[in-house]
Amino acid sequence: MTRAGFAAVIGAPNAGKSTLVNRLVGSKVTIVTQKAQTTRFLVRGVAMEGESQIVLVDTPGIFRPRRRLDRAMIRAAWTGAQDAEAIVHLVDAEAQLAAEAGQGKAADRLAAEDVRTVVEGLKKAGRTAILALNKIDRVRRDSLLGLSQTLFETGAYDEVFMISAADGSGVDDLKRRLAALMPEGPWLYPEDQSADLPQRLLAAEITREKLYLRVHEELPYSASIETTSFEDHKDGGVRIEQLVYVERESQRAIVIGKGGATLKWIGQAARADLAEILGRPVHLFLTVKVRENWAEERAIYRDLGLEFDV
Ligand SMILES: Nc1nc2c(ncn2[C@@H]2O[C@H](COP(=O)(O)OP(=O)(O)OP(=O)(O)O)[C@@H](O)[C@H]2O)c(=O)[nH]1
Ligand SMILES: [Mg+2]
Repeated sequence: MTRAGFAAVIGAPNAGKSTLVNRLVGSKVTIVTQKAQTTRFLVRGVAMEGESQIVLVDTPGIFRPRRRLDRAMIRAAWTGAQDAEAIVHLVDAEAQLAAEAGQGKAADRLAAEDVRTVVEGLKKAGRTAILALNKIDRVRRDSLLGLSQTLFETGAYDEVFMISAADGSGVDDLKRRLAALMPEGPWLYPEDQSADLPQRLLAAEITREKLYLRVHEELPYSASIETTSFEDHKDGGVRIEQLVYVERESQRAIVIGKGGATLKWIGQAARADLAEILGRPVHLFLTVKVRENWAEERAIYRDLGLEFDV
């Protein structure tokens, strides 16, 4: 008897959702950075547990939106949750504790607000979730009980797990639980497939990850990557051309860096990662372009599977 279904991981930006999905899948299927609002669209990864197949759905963070892209991301997150058999609400325990103690940074207070938004959204949708307190490697164990009780009292959850997506603690228990929650039925993906992102899009995501890792402070959510060419190379590898869209000339200068050094770093880091993921040599060519209104262009949303009219 096999089982298969979808488990969506939702939560505030930066809670560790993508880290958890990669951990559950056992390989890198979705990008991770220290910057909030990294994930922009639904990314699926496939985990096997015994005879169960869990299709994990990584979602963009849920937060107070300001622009069209924000709204589209949040819409995608809730759609991912609605369509899933199981929902994991991932909460950054460190940020939540700091906010509750009134000592948090602004980002912690915002994260706590976003947690309330998720709770309200779950109630409105008439769904309950698994509460997963994350980043427990960063907090005192004895502070977690109180935190889980306070959250549990909202009525939005039917169980709680305490985990560290980064070091893996508690993740196996969560995985077994998700496996048991999957409905009986045939597997949805071949057993050996772990990701389903088209390679062009995956390549664009990897470059965006390196870009964020390198210039996360100077570049506030203003970049987008498009793979414009993806072709077999005569050496058995692949030749990839990408455009890096930014909104202003000043941002272009930042991404390129002095003497091209920043762009070179980004390109080398992306190439190395991609070569490993694709299992063949990668020749990567990046060009930075100013495209002021890329975040208001319908085609970009369509390519990412996002709704434009939100
Ligand atoms: N210490 C610690 N850091 C973690 C843990 N899980 C994730 N992180 C870090 O938290 C940051 C955000 O991780 P992501 O997985 O990108 O978070 P996310 O929820 O997907 O964020 P968005 O896509 O922006 O919504 C990264 O720097 C991770 O390395 C954890 O269990 N412990
Ligand atoms: Mg993410």
